[in-house]
Amino acid sequence: MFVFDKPIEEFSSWANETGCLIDKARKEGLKLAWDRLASQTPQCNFCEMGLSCAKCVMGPCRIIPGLDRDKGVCGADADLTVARNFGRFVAGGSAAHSDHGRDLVEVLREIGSGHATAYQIRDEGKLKRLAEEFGLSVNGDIKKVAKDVAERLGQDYSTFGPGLAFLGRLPKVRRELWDKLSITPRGIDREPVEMLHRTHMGVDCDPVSLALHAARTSLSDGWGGSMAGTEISDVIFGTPAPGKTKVNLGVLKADMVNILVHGHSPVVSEMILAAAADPAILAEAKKAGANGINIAGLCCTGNELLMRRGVPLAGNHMMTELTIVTGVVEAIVADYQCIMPSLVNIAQCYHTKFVTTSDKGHFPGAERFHFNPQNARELAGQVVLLAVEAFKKRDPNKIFIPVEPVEIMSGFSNEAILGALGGTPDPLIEAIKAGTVRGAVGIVGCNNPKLKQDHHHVTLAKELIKKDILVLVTGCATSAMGKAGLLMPEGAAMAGEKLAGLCQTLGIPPVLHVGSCVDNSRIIHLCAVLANALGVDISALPVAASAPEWYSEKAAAIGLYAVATGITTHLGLPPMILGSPALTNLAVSGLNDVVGACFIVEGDPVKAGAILDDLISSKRQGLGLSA
Ligand code: XCC
Ligand code: SF4
Repeated sequence: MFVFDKPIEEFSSWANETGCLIDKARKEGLKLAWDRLASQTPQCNFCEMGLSCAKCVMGPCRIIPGLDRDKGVCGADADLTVARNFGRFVAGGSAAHSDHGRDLVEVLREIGSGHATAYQIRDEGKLKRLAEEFGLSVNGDIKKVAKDVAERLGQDYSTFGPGLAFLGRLPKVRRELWDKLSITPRGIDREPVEMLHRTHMGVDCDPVSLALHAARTSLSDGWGGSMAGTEISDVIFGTPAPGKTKVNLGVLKADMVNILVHGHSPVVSEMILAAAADPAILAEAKKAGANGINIAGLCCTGNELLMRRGVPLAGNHMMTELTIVTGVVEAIVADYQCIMPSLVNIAQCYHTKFVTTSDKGHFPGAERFHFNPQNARELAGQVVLLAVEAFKKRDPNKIFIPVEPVEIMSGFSNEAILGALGGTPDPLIEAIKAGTVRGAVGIVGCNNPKLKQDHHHVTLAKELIKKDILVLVTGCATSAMGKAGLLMPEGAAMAGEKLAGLCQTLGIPPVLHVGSCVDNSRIIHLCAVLANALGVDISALPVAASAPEWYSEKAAAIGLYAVATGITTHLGLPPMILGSPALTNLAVSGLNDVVGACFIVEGDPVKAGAILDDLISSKRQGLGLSA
């Protein structure tokens, strides 16, 4: 059972910007996520084990295996209860990613139809490559190609489509395995909806069948909705290329209007960025006494703008509340996912405007703007002007920016990674064979106030690069790596000799930032490219994934689609399945026999590093390479 039994210092990066701002928040009487966690503990043991159920009003039920309360009113036992809960958890995460992907597909269709004039196709080459991949014509007007590609992906969201467009990227053996297990995803919307159906009382009562459908649901995200989100974002906003920018709260500017874009989608945030460069709006900012308008990112919307535009990143999940405490944030502009409802209350204690932009994400007390692809540029101007107005109300006594920003390098799309190596996977494969890069681990995901912020991300990354294992990073792990100096070529000094040498030759960091959480689809795609080039299944590759500080349903979906794709995945905290020994065993070992990968749960990042190192050694030996 999780108990918040240590001082808050043990859970936050107390020594740096986090700690100073927590102190300031304390003095101002504000409650933060850590305080609320303390007030919530001890947390419910039944929920933590996955053994509570509130799916019908014969319940709620709490299952106590071994006692006369070992079944719910309907007769569901511990295994079934855990499986139903976990299935819905994964469905929630998959739905979130995939619904985000849908927004990009819709904007592309609007561009194709000529209705979204503020948006363009920035990467026509990629659009045409996708059209060719999907068997569509690339001749004629580019808008027609855009509409065709969007409509093809739209079919993937529906029931009667030709099958998910991106599945052709997989090695044949993986496809055949999924078909054999009946876990090939059939529709992006279909699988999470079917999960809700199956987990209604009295439908799928077999925990193993539910676990397999959870895998299928997650695959509809990874190889469906998330991949659509990534690829179409690249088409519309440009495929990322390496470049430098900055990270941490020092990216906020005391003399400028600061606007933080928060959430996950680039659709609105790209328009905010455009509006902030509008000379008429800049003139208003000057009139208000500001030296310009500064846009910075939070969480994954931040990652999207960072990858493509070099927009600095103010912080990750556990920094979001604290950004407001600096007293220099005029507006937080939020779309959806991972946006703490508490931000509205904290913003109200300052001059900060909390703005929502998505009709899916309502926050009582926020300033609501109803963005759509047609009005986006105009509304973005209004939002930026709102921030300029707020600047006039800033309280100089509340300003505190505790740190100087740290430089980082970003923009490592697969196109950029392979492009830097001559455009084919061969040099990367040669580097793996030679042991210059012994393997690769994707460190992805969130912060969680139950763990010392950023510590697990950074410690694990350092352990891995020391052993010549390249790290790819996405999501909220990014700013952790950046602050630790791991996203600069100089960070290679922390790597093993061989990896450091390669980084120096190529001028790249030992930890490559590949994007937001939907961009984990870049990692599985790259794995498929490597597996195809080597003629092996993905599970044979010396690769792994890790979510050391995860918190969200989406992270569970990512972990499960990675495992179902054949990539063993480490979690720093267990999912809520421990109440079922059968499902726990399946997750941490049984899945190896089913999909060639499984979960590893290890709370100590040094130990996790050693386990992943061993895994990579054994995969290398399996390929006939030196350990
Ligand atoms: Fe959310 Fe993507 Fe997790 Fe960060 S990493 S806390 S899911 S913002 Ni996606
Ligand atoms: Fe209880 Fe079964 Fe209803 Fe769940 S579905 S609340 S276990 S009766």
